Amino acid sequence: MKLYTYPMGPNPRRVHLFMAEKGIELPWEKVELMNGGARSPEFLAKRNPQGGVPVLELDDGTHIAESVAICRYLEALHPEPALFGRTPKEQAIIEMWSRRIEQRLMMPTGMVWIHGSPLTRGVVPKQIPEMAEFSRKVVQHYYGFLEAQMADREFIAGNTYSIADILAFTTIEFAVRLLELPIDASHTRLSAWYAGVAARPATLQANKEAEKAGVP
Ligand SMILES: N[C@@H](CCC(=O)N[C@@H](CS)C(=O)NCC(=O)O)C(=O)O
Repeated sequence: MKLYTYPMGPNPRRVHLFMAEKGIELPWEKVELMNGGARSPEFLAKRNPQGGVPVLELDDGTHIAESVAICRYLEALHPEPALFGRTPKEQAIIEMWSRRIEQRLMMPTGMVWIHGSPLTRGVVPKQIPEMAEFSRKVVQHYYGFLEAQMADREFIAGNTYSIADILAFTTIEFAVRLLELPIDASHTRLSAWYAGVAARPATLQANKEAEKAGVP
C-alpha cells in the first residue's frame, strides 16, 4: 500500500492522525498541491479522477480516495483502537457528529479558504469575498455551538476519542493556523479539547514525521 498525500493539508492530515493513533506505518509520497500536482492529467487518470489527496493505492492497483473512506478501510484492517465506534449506538453517534463536522464546519472553512485566500486565487474562476466573510461567521458560530455541546463530554462524539475528533481538530487547526479563525478565549471547553488533541502522542508523532519529510 502507498499513500499519496500532502501531510499538513487538512484532509490528508486526517489520515495521518488516524494512522498514528493505530500505529500504522505506510510508505507515502508527497503530491505538490500548489503547482496542481493533484490535478495533473496523469494524477487524474491514474490516482483520482476528481483530483485531490489523500489517495490510498492498494497492492492490487485499486485507488481509494476520500479521507474518511481511507480511514474506514484502515479501521477494517486494524480494528484497534476503534475510532469509528464499537456498538451500533456508538457508531451512529460518531457518524452523526462526523457528518455535522463535515457539513457545518469543514464546508464553510473550505469556503473561507477558497474565496478568501490569495493562495487559492487560481482555484475558482472568480473569488467571492462576501462568501469568505459570510463563511467566516458560520465557522465562528459553529465554534460556539461546539463549546455548548461539549458541556457534558470530553470528546466531540462522547467520552472516547474518535474519527469525529480527528475531523474537527484538523479542520479547526487549519482555520486557526491559515485562516485567522482562532478559538475565542471564552470557549474554554473547546480550547481545552483542542489543546488536548494537539498534545496527543499520535498527533505529535504525525507532526514529527511530516517535519522529517520536510513538510511545513
Ligand atoms: N473530500 C476529500 C477532499 C480532498 C481535498 O480537497 N484535498 C485537498 C488537500 S486538503 C487537495 O488535494 N487539494 C488540491 C486539489 O484538489 O487539487 C477528502 O476528504 O479526501
